Amino acid sequence: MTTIYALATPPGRSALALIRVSGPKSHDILKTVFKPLSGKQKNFVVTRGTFSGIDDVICVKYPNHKSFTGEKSFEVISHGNPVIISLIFEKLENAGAVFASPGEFTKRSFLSGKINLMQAESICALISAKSERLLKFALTSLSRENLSYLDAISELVIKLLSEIEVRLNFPEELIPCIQWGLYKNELRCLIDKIKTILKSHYFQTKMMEGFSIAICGMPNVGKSTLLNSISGQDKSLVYDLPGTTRDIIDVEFVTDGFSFTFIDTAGLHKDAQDPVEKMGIHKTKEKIKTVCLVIALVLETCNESMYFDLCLLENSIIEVFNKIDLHENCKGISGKTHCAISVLIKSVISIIFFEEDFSLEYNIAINKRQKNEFDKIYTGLNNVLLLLSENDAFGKEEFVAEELNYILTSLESLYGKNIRNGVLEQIFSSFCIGK
Ligand SMILES: Nc1nc2c(ncn2[C@@H]2O[C@H](COP(=O)(O)OP(=O)(O)O)[C@@H](O)[C@H]2O)c(=O)[nH]1
Ligand SMILES: [Mg+2]
Repeated sequence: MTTIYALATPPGRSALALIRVSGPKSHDILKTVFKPLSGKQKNFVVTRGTFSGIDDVICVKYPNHKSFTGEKSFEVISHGNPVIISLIFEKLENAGAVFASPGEFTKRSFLSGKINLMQAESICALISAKSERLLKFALTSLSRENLSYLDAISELVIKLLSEIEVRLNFPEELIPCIQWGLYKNELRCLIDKIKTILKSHYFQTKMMEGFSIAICGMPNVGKSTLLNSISGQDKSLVYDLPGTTRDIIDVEFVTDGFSFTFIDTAGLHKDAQDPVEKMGIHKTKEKIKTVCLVIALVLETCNESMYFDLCLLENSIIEVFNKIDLHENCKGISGKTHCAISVLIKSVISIIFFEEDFSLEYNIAINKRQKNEFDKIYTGLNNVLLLLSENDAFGKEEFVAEELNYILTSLESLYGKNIRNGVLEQIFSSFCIGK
């Protein structure tokens, strides 16, 4: 195994820089490249040292059982001058270390068993998290305790599978029938847990992608003015002439770690003649299909007939009266005078959250790959429950075993390691085969 090094902080000039070194030679390299300022080199953990008389540095030494990678390693905190850093790199190379490839420290941590594959992937999520909430998600999935439900599923699957395998492979042992009923409650709890995790993925995706809200209505009702009022910019063209907005224009609105995209659309009406306007209307209808919510902007004075098409859609729609500045005692908003715009935004957010049924219990970050595996585990566990619930589970062992094997494959993909050996161990520990 090579000894690797890399800069852990961003390159360039900064107050401080952190260099990580990991591998079997790292503690020897530490001794030869950095001299402790206090004189005699001790088996130190943290010490001030000097680097070839060029810089004062702090070195943190980790024994293998305490380090992130599970190998002997150390970190050097130097001043963040690229010249100093390249001189340190040169010395490290001369002492036998090689530049790490991307993700190699995390890979070594995984290979040494310090973290499982899900935790390794969470590190990426942690680094790329764009909001505090996403950061919390990633941190939760980094902790091994929070992933204990995976161990619970594995234990149950291995236990069930070994119970079945032993009966199928050693019929002469005359082992009593499996007590299927004992497993049902546990199965149900685990299925609920996976359901929560899958929902958490949906929640997490929504946090990353944001929620889109289309502002729709007949021409001239004030859609573009409303968008400008929400964004606080003159982004969309406002004009008295119907058919002014033809392209879809959007603005992002971020609050409480969530991103909402408000979309201005072309005015909907049936008698559009102009081919470009017709294209704008077509684009609007296509866009509406993809949004979470439609704000149907209407005027009190008009007999609106735009629900014609909108009502056929499955999206949530809220009707909002605009231009209330022109009327007295009228409930609604005014894009022009900015009246009740914040109230509108608050109700839009609460409608979306209410409909999405988000709650803080959904807080584990999983990526697309992991989601696919959780989908398979969810289906597999449900199939097993269904088979066990049938009045006569006798003779179903082979089907149950097949489902359990599928689940095991997905679990292995999540852990990034083989756990099938556990089945054999269970068989030999629970039963007196071969005596
Ligand atoms: N009085 C009043 N006029 C408005 C309001 N919102 C928009 N307008 C006017 O209505 C006309 C059409 O506005 P626009 O935003 O282009 O409508 P759109 O076709 O639905 O996008 C413009 O003259 C706006 O100044 C409002 O809240 N009050
Ligand atoms: Mg417009």
